Amino acid sequence: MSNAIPAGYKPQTSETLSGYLAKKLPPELNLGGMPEQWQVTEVGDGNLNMVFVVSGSAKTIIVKQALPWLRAGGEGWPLSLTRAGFEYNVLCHEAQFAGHNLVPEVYFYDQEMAVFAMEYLTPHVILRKELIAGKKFPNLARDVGTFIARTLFHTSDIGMPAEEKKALTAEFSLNHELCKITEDLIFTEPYYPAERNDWTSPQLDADMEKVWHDKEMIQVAMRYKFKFMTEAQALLHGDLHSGSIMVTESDTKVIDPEFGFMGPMAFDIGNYIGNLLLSFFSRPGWDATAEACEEYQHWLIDQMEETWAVFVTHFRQLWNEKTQGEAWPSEIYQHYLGHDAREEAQSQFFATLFEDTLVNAGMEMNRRIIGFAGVADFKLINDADLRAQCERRALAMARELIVNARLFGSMSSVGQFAKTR
Ligand code: SR1
Ligand code: MG
Repeated sequence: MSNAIPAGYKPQTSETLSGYLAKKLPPELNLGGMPEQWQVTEVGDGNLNMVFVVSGSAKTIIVKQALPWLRAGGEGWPLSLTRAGFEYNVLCHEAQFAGHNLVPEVYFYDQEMAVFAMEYLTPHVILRKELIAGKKFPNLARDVGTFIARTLFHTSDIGMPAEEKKALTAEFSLNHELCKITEDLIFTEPYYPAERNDWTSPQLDADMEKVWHDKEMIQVAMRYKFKFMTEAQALLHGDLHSGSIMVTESDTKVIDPEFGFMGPMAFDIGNYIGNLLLSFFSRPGWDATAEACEEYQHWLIDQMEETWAVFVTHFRQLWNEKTQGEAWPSEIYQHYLGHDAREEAQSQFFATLFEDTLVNAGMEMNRRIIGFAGVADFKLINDADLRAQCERRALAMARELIVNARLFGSMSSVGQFAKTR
């Protein structure tokens, strides 16, 4: 994919989109009625792209278009249009491995216009909004645990033949511009007084100085930056936070994988766990009583434990039954060393992954409090003193996860520790 802006590219608006779609929509995608009558509304509230809801008399779809710059940064932050193609391709791969129960359907991709269309999810709501509202979802941990197990397993050297896996690595190495955003915003800028950082000031000014002089934490953070840049373990979603998940009472869909690339599995899992912990520490800003706060925090800790447990069980089962990869080869483990040796190898694998997950969770927490891209869980707490108190506890937790990840033996011990912050 070339980085140049194609000659026919034009940023679409609510006024122009119907005319464009009338010529481009595949014939089987019949929205119903005349294009002039379609309702088009721009609904994007993310940092990167334009998102339109397009409704005809028969069907509603979502149309996403990449701009030649980052939406949240404006024209001064250029970004190539190829991200629309990467997002479309990741959605296709994810659907292949995790199914349309967990991933929305995509309809078409137009490289020239950096546009793709996908299923309109209704009555789904962004998980982060629902967490802020204190809602609970009985299937969430099962669904997210299953999604990460399937997508990570099937695109790894355990689940996928080496040749295919290397082809995926080559394909997504071209998504380097979005990787660079992550490298800068998560792994670099929070650890020095970077211009784009944005924390609750002046309340947390002294806390920031402590972070920037915390050699012990920064050395680990930089080691994990290197791991992020070099460990092509599996096809990651690349931005698996609670703003990239849509939910109803019983359904879960994972959206927005434009940051997808072949990277360390612990990054996706840590991102999600880190966002549950951000929600945990934000609760005093949202709950009316200490009891309500404690009760919801308890649910969030259960979510962390259950998501990890579902992930491990599902990934292990796939490893035992569906391995097509060449790491831990079947010739050795099935025929010679046997079941116990495979279990031992798996236990070592999950222990390393768990430690790396906790460090990545801590990195995600730090960057959402210190860096450019904050989260609504904290940002929307109006009382800045209360917000800063919540954030300070979260920073203490993040430091512990980064510096002492190996001391936590289980997700429940992480939960216990969070309760003492
Ligand atoms: C500049 S983009 C900022 C953040 O928004 C996305 O959702 C990713 O999380 C990225 O780091
Ligand atoms: Mg996003």
